[in-house]
Amino acid sequence: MAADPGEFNRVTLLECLKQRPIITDVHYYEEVDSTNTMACRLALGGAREGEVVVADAQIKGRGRLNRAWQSPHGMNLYTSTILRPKIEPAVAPQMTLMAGLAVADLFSLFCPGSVSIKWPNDVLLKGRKACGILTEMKSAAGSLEFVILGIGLNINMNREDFDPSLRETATSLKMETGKAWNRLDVISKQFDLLEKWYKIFLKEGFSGLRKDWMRYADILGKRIRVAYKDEFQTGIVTGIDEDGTILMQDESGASHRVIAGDVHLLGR
Ligand code: BT5
Repeated sequence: MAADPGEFNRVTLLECLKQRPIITDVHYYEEVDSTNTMACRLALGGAREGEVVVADAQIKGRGRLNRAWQSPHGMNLYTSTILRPKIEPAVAPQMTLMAGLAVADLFSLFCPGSVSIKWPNDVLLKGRKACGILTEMKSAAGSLEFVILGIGLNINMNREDFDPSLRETATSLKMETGKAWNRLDVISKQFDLLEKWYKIFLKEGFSGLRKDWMRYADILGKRIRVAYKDEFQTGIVTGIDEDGTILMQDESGASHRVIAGDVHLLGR
């Protein structure tokens, strides 16, 4: 693959993404507040399943709980896909796990053996974060209207491009492989894999991906600490349920289901 030649625009993106059935239109911005925010606006205005927002930079890239996602110009991929699956709203968060598996497979094409998933929404290269996923949804009267699947991939960032506070925990494809990658090549493979796993998810739910997802998420039997807002829980992971929930046993032997939060590995 060639290094990123910088011809990243709507024309080149349409050219490389148009053959993918999952994509029905591409909205490209050189700079946007957040691709998720923009996709949400479009979806509220009636955008169809498969319309994708792609930006070269985000000024207010967002993580969960309104945390910031560092989104500089000219080096990464920031995409938000509008999806309108016929599923229950309660099932939509599992799409984060589906997207994580697609990204883990994507990164494995470049860095085989170095990829892991940190439940629920991080994909790591050699233990450092190179991807974050933000799934947002709108439902009304108990039915799901749309899901915005936001994916941030660090492709060609160098260590010094990261905010100093992230330099020990974040990485990029370039940092792990020693070379720059063409973002058009990466994004076309990203959507090949997203399409593959989305189709399986629609047919079988998370249980259809669980085995493959588990290959990347080495947390069974591990001691973890889960932080959710101001609450913490510690325990041993006893399983991942058919719906993607972490099953955990605390020191008193009580079982817990973890449906949201930040997970920190504490070792066995
Ligand atoms: C996430 O949140 O990891 C979800 C990030 C989703 C970003 C995509 S980009 C396209 C779409 N449009 C958006 O506005 N968002 C989505 P969370 O698990 O809360 O992690 C956020 C934390 O990751 C921050 O508090 C930092 O510690 C760290 N972080 C920020 N920017 C990073 C980067 N570029 N690479 C690695 N880590 C980063």
